[in-house]
Amino acid sequence: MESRRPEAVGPLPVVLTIAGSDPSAGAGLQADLLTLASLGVHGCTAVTALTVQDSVNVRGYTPVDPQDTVAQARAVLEDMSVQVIKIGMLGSAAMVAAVSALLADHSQIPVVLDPVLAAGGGMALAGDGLREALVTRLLPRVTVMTPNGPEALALSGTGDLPAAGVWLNRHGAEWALISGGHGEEPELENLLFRGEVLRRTFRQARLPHSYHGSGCTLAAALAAGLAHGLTMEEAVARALDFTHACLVHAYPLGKGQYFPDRFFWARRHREGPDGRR
Ligand code: PXL
Repeated sequence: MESRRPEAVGPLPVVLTIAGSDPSAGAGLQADLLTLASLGVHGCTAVTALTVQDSVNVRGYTPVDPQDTVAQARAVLEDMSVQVIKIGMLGSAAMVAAVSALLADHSQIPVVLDPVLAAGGGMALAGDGLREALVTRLLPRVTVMTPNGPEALALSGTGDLPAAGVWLNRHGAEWALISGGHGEEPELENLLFRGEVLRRTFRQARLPHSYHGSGCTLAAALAAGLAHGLTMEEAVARALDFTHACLVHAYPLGKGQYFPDRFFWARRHREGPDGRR
């Protein structure tokens, strides 16, 4: 069969993700790259930590020297036009300080912050003072943050999610999307706040399993939408839909959580390059 040359396309938008590495490739920067690639974005990475983990839990992690992380980020930022910076696991107050100094030199680039405090299995991914540093040094620079319910409550110290969303806006996050999924209710609610007001509630059906890297997928998909030029509300709606579809098609690989399939759309009706379906 004659192979057709692809249509000429412009360069892909670029998202820089500053995140930890997950050897199981369910969460962290591996999740970000898969999500960004699936959504037509070129992902670049600055690594904050080397985690040791599987589908069940994190066994430990080694922080990267913040100067090395920031040097990676600067190399990318000096070379390419980066549309969005996405931040995941930072791990320590020292890393927050280094990243916030970096962001100050690139104040025109929107920032998506997934405030990672713990792994899905419960192990802390946060050193002493991380919460305080995130709130005081990073929130004022954040375009949109994507805590899950427990993270929103832990960061804000408030007793309920509506109060947490207002608090996050008040402390500098322009938009705050608090994702549902950590309760028991059959329909989960994702709450989008701006200007200390609950702007929209996005409802989704609860899915049956526990998933590895769903939060990373959501934040990376949101960064991709913004990099493509969508409005915030449109980018949030599409990121939630995309994440839900990845989870509907998630597969078990190890002994624990399911892995979201960020390329669900590529497998439905096409043959892969090796002829397999
Ligand atoms: O899902 C949160 C998360 C983010 N980043 C890294 C992780 C995890 C959870 O395990 O390991 C590197």
